[in-house]
Amino acid sequence: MGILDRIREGLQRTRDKVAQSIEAVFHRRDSRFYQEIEEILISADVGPVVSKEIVAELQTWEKAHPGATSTESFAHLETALAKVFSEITSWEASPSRPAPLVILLVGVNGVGKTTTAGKLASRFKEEGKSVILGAADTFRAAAIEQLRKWGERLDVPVVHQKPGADPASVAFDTVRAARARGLDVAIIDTAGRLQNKQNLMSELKKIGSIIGREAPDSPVEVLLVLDATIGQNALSQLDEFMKIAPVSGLILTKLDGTSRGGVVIALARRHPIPVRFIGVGEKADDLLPFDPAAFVRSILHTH
Ligand SMILES: Nc1nc2c(ncn2[C@@H]2O[C@H](COP(=O)(O)OP(=O)(O)OP(=O)(O)O)[C@@H](O)[C@H]2O)c(=O)[nH]1
Ligand SMILES: [Mg+2]
Repeated sequence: MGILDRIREGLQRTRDKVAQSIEAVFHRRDSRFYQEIEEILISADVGPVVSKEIVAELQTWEKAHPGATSTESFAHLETALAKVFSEITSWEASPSRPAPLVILLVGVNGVGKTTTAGKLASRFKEEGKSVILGAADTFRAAAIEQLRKWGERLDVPVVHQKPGADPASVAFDTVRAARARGLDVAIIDTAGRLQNKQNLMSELKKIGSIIGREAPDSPVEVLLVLDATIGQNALSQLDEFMKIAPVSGLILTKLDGTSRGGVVIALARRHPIPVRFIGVGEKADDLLPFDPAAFVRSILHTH
């Protein structure tokens, strides 16, 4: 299956909610046209603010193009939605030795950080890159075990210490090992649950400065993992994490399990931070690069 088909398949639930209704609204085209489009977008968690903006934009465009056909109008809606992602720069994960690319995965409890660490490792391996994983979630023994299992399955080394060890020390070991072995990518999993925000902030800060010190020439990506099934709450998680870590990209997980995938659009509008990947399942290859046009197309088109 090609990548576009996989994106389409992963977004099926959201498409089921949106595509047919939008098609029907365009077909009916009655006095409630704009309002109905807005309602459909909101129902898919695009969010009230962005939904309103998009519809206003469609309305303005239609006024300026009185002779436009329904197909052209629909195409404009699609363009307007994809344009929300215009801030996105391409993923420049082309690490050059001897500086490994360092990826730090952050996010609250249960969003899919560890699974995403495994999926990312698998992706890089497929691309022929050498990878190392770091189990800096030392909070629970099970978390370390979970990452080790991914490592075994993928034949990727996992740096770990005892449960309760200093996460920054694990990050240090991981980056150091990556450099010593001349590896391409170091992926560091972190804990989502610390007693309070202050702890989490100082923890991430400490990890960040250790990476900066140990690998000053390394590109560092701080990827915030967000669970798409929680809808608009993902926005407040993004706001919160922006305050405590230099988030450079987003990963939206569990899109396969929600009809509210429109939240990705709301997130993209909230802060100019690129969405890097989307998770569409639990398996190693269920992490797909984010493609705005394909994403919007997968949501809007019934076929
Ligand atoms: N359907 C689906 N499930 C996913 C996806 N990503 C992760 N999961 C599942 O979500 C659950 C939690 O994933 P973890 O990777 O353990 O989440 P975490 O953020 O590391 O959790 P903590 O370590 O407890 O903070 C697991 O059952 C995963 O298999 C996805 O894209 N789709
Ligand atoms: Mg975890």
